[in-house]
This record gives sequence, C-alpha cells and structure tokens, in this order.
Amino acid sequence: MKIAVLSLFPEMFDSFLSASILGRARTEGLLDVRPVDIRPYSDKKHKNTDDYPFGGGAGMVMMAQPIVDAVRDLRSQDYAGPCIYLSPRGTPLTQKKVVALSAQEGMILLCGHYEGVDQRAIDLVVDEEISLGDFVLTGGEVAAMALIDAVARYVPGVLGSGESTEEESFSDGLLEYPQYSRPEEWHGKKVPPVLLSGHHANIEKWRREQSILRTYERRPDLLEKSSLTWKEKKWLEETVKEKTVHEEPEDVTECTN
Ligand code: 4GN
Repeated sequence: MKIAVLSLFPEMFDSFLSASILGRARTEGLLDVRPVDIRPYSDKKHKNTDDYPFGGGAGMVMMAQPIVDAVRDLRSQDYAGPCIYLSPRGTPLTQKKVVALSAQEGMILLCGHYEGVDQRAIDLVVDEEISLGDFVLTGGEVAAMALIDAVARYVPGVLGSGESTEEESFSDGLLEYPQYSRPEEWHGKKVPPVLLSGHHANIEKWRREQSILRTYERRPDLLEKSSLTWKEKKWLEETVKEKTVHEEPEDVTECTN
C-alpha cells in the first residue's frame, strides 16, 4: 500500500514510521509511506501556507493553493486511492472502515492545523473527511498516524504469525478480556487461578464472561449490537445484581447536599 501524508510538520512522522511493526513493514516493502511537506508548494515569495480567515475570528486558515497543488502533484506521481482529511468534524472512524481502506491501492492523508483548511481545497481534492472521535488535536498528524497504524495491520504480511487481527476488541462486538503474564504473583496481586488451571474450556468461558462484563460496564452501546446467548444475558443480570450488593458503600463524607 502506497500512502502520502501532506503535512506542515513532516518530521513528526520519522520515528513513528521507523519503529516496531511499521518500520519492518516498510523495510520489507509491504508499506510505502511518504510524508510530504506542504510548504514548498506555496506560490508565495515567503512560502506562506496560511492566511487570516475571511469574516474575522481567531487564528489562521490553511490556504487552498499549496494543498491543491500538492495533491495534484501526488496524483500525477501515481498516488491513488481516497484523499482523506483528518478532522473532528469528519465521519467517525470504525474498524469496518479501517478494513475497507486496507483494500485500497493507497491513500493521500491531509493533516490540518490552526483553524483548518480553506473549504475550497476540501471541495476540490478531498474525498472523505474522517474523525477519530469527539476530541480536538492541535494538528491532524497524530490522527493520520493512528489511521495509518490501524490500516497497516490489515495489509497482508504486516502482522507476523504471532500477531492477529482476529480475536481483538470489536471483531466479535465485545471488548477484550484482561491479560496476564509472569509472575503468577506480583506485589501481592495474583493471576486469576482459572488461567493457571490448564482447563481450556473453563478459560474460554471465563474470558468470554470478562469480555461481557467489561463491555457492560464501559461500552453498553456495543452490548446491544453483540450476540449474547440467553444464558449469557441471564449470567450478566445475576452478576450485576451480585456486584451491586457486595459493592463498597459510596463515600459521601464530602457531599454537601
Ligand atoms: C482530527 C484532527 C482531532 C481530529 C484534529 C480527530 C486538526 N483534531 N478527532 N486537529 O480525528 C482544525 C484543523 C483541527 C485540523 C484539525
């Protein structure tokens, strides 16, 4: 997969692209990621890339000209696939969308800064606007890195035989169960005995239950779409009741009403 990333700070991608799994994927030629500096594309004498917003208001807007010229240059150099602008006002990213993007020949990612990009550049060259979630970053680079990372995992050969895309959060609609490694006891904290039992059916059952409980506590919205058996629904109901009875009484010493 061939990815270009348009940024005013392309050096931000250096260590990200060299480390760990992505570093190896790139040396093996499975992944080609090129951070591209927007500034040289500016027509201005001093290579400015931003200007004041029409209509007033705080901050600066990234000008259309350098961005549109950069994207058109990349298109002429054989960069295919959607041009994606990372922004908090985009369509929320999902694992399904990540998998779909991994089947593309490539992508061109646009990283914004300041108050954002002139709408005319978005209208001309951007195919999709994607958001990682309801939060705001100073620039789109960290969001672009997250997207590249998530997509790369589904590019054939990027994950070794030890790493899988299968049995992780979201693939079965539930959050992951807790993991433990050596030592069996650490600072007085023991590993759940079932995991040391060697009884694989019990281990699977415990993990499934932990996933269900976590999803109930942290992401009840996901639980509605997941396929719990009637037995599992009953178990959850009982376990939640049980938990409420044995819960510590709430600390109200600071409560003033
Ligand atoms: C993306 C970009 C958040 C996201 C961003 C997100 C840069 N913040 N939630 N910041 O995926 C104005 C111009 C803010 C670009 C944008």
